[in-house]
Amino acid sequence: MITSLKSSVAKIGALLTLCLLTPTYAMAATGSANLKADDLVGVSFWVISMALVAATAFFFVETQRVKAKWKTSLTVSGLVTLVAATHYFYMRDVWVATGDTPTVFRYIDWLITVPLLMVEFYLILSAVTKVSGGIFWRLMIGTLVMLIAGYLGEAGTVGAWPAFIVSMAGWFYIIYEIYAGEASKVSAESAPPAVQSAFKLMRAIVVFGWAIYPIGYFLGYLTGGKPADSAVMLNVVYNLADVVNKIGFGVIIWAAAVSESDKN
Ligand SMILES: *C/C=C(C)/C=C/C=C(C)/C=C/C1=C(C)CCCC1(C)C
Repeated sequence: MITSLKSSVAKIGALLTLCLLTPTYAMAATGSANLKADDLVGVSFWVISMALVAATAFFFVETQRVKAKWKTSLTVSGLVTLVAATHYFYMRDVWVATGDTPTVFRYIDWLITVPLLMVEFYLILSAVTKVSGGIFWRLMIGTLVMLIAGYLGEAGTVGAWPAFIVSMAGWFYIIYEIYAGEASKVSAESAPPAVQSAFKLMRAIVVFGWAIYPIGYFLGYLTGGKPADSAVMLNVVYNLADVVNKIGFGVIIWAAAVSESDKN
């Protein structure tokens, strides 16, 4: 009874999400009537918007399949893709209408979604053991330094190189925490195998998947290429990175949650 009630609630939630997204999508679509087939960047914005919408519905519905302590992690994965999908509609419009890089939308999106992704490390560990708030705060500080410096560099407020270096330092601080800091110790010492392997995959994404962004920044701002070519490179690279780091990251958590919930 309770379970079927819960599953109806989840389905209604997923439907509501789609209803909320649809008008945004329709508005974006009218603005994009002139999306050209040879506009690689515009098409990549479009395809990824749809993948993000689908992933959102999937993560929300799947919360019903896993044990209670995993539901928050899956919900957060769905929020990440929901927030990103909405930003992608707007980013695509900016790109199609002007050919400009939608830097402000991109960074508002990152400022919301990257902290949510960092919270996931904290959540999957606290689903299985006691964890200190310090882990959460250190990951947040690293994130803010990385993103604020990156934004100032892309907006041209400070030099592209100094901003790059400070932002890289923020990223390395995050990597330190999850490979050698308290978070990594808690995972190695107290987490069951499925959670440990999810933790390891997630931190590998933070190194390899996230490395795509500084590469995009480098190609976009630091090679001295023609502005139009650099803008294409920058946006295609950032868009591909988001597929790995938002949808892929969520799928890893989903797999750990399902395997932990199905056993016993
Ligand atoms: C969903 C969005 C995600 C996971 C975005 C992550 C963004 C980064 C890891 C950005 C990193 C950057 C550097 C490490 C240096 C150059 C500037 C940035 C902001 C592109």
